[in-house]
Amino acid sequence: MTTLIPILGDQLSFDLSSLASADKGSSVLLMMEVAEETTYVRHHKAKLVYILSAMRHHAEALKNAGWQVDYIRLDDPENTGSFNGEIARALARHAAERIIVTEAGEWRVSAMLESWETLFGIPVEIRTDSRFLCSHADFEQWADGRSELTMEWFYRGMRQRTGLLMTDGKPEGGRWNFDKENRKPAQRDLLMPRPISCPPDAITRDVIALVEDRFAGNPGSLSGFDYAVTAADAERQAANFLAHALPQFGDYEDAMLTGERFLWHSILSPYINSGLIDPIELCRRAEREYIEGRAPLNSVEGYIRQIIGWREYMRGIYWREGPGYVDRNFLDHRRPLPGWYWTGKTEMHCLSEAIGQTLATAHAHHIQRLMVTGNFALLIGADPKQVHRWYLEVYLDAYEWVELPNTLGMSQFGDGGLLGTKPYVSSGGYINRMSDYCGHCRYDVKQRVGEDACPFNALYWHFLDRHRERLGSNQRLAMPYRNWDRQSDAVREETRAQAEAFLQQLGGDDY
Ligand code: FAD
Ligand code: DLZ
Ligand code: SF4
Repeated sequence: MTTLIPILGDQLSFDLSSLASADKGSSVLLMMEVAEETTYVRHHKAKLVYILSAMRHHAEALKNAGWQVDYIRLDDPENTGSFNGEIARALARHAAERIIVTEAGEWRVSAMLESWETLFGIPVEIRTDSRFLCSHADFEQWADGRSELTMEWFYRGMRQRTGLLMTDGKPEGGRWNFDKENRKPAQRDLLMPRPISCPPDAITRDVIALVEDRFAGNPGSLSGFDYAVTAADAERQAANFLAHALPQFGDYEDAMLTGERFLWHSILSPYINSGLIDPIELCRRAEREYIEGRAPLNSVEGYIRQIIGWREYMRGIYWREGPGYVDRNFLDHRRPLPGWYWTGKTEMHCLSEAIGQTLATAHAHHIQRLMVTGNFALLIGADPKQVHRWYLEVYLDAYEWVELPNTLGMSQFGDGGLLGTKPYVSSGGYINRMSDYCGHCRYDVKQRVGEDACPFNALYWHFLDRHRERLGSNQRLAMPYRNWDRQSDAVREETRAQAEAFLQQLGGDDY
C-alpha cells in the first residue's frame, strides 16, 4: 500500500512526525510549490526565494537519504496552483491509498488538511507537530481556568518541563528572568559579530530568476540575497551566533544602531520556523555555552526565553484564540498604513532605517518591529488587520501562527490586552534612549510641538488622550495619564493640535 506524505514548505525537517516510522519503499513524499501559497499575501521577494529554494534543497537532501520525493515546481505546466489540486493529481499518479501529514501551521491550511478525508475518500492521518514543546492540547490545559495568560508563568512551566537552566528544580542563578541586566544601549564597534554570508548557488539562482519573472511587483529587493537555504548552512549560522554573538545578546537585545541590521541577534528565526534548525536542540546548545563558561547567564536565559517562552506561547495563543482572532480591533483603529511603509521614504530616520532594511533584507529585529514600525502604526491608529498583512508580507520569518499574535496582539493591542498588560507605545524618548537614530534625524526628539518636533511625541499623548475611555483605568498607564493631566489646558490643546495636523497630512480614515 502506497502512502502519500505531503511535506509543506515550513516542514523542512528530517525528524518530522509524518516521517516517523514511515517505510521508504512504500512512501512517496510530495512537495508542492503552489500559486495559492505564493500569493495569499504579496510576499517579499526574498521570502519567496528563501522558501522555494529551501524546499528544493530539502527535496534533494531527502532523496539523498533514500526517500522517494515527488516535487512539483511552480512553473510546471500541469501545476494546478493549489495543495488540494496537487494532492488529487499525486494520489492518481502514485495510486496512493492513504495520506499521513504533519498538522499545518495555520488555520487556513489546517482547514484544507481537515477536508482531505472527505474530498479524496481515503484515510488521512494528521499528526501533531512534534517540533514544538507545547502541543495545542498542552496549551489548552495550561490556559484553562486561568484569568490571565501571562507569558512569564507559561515560560516557567517550559523551563521546568525541559530542565533548561534548572538545578534541583530551581532556576539557575536563583531567578527566572534576568531582563533587569539587559536592555542596554549599544555603541558601534568594529568587532561586532556578523551573520555568515551564503551566496546563492545554482538552485537559488534559478529560483531568483523565477521570482524576478513572476513576482516583479512584489515588495522588497533580491540584490545581496545571502540567506542560508540548507540545514548545513543554517547550522553554520547557528554555530556562528553561539560563538560570537550570544555572550552579548542579553545586554544589547533592545538596542538599535543606524546601518546595523543584526547587532547581537541570532537571525535564525527563518530557519527555525521552516524546520532547518531544531529550536530545542538550539536552546540546549545555548545552555551549554553558559555551563562551560563561554556566555553569561543573562544572555543565555534571555535567549532561551525567546524560544521556549515567547515562541511557544505565541503559537499557543494563535491556536487557542481561533480563526476569528485576525478580526479583533479593540481600539477600533481604521487608518490605512502610509504608502511609505512599502518604500521607506520618510524623513523620520528611525522608520526609514527599520523599513529600509526590511525592504532590503526581509529582516528587522524585535525592537525595530515592536517599538519603531509597530509603535508608529499603533500611535497613528492604523487598521490592525492591515498592519498584520504588512508584517506577514515583508519578513522572511513570517508565518501567520507567529506573526499574527505578535502583530495584532502584542504590537497593536488589537485583542485588548490578552498578551500584554498595556499597549507598546512610546514617545521619541524611548527610541532615543535605545538607539542612535535621533542624532541622524531631521526632527528634534526633545520637542513636542513645532515644525521640527519629533512626531512620536505629540502622537503618544494624543493616543493616550483619545483612548482614555478604553485605557484610562489601566494601572500600568496611571503614571502617563497623571503626567498628561498635570499639563495645562493650553499645553494639552497644542499637543492635540500638533498630532491632529500630523495625522491629517498622513491621509486615510480617522483613527
Ligand atoms: P533573536 O533576537 O535572536 O531571538 C531568538 C529567537 O527567539 C528568534 O529566532 C525567534 O525564534 C524567537 N523569538 C524571539 N521573540 C519572539 C517572539 N516575540 N515571538 C516568537 N518568537 C520569538 N517572529 C517570527 O519568527 N516570525 C514573525 O513573523 C514575527 N513577527 C513579528 C511581528 C512583530 C510586530 C513583532 C514585534 C515581533 C515579531 N516576531 C516574529 C518576533 C521577533 O521579532 C523575531 O522572532 C526576531 O526578530 C527574529 O530575529 P532573530 O532570529 O535574530 O531573533
Ligand atoms: C509561505 C509559503 C510559500 C510562499 N510558498 C509555499 C509553497 O509554494 N509550497 C508550500 O508547501 N509552502 C509554501 N509556503 C509555506 C506554507 O504557506 C506553510 O507551509 C503553511 O503556512 C503551513 O500552514
Ligand atoms: Fe524617530 Fe523622532 Fe528620533 Fe526622528 S527624532 S529618529 S522621528 S524618534
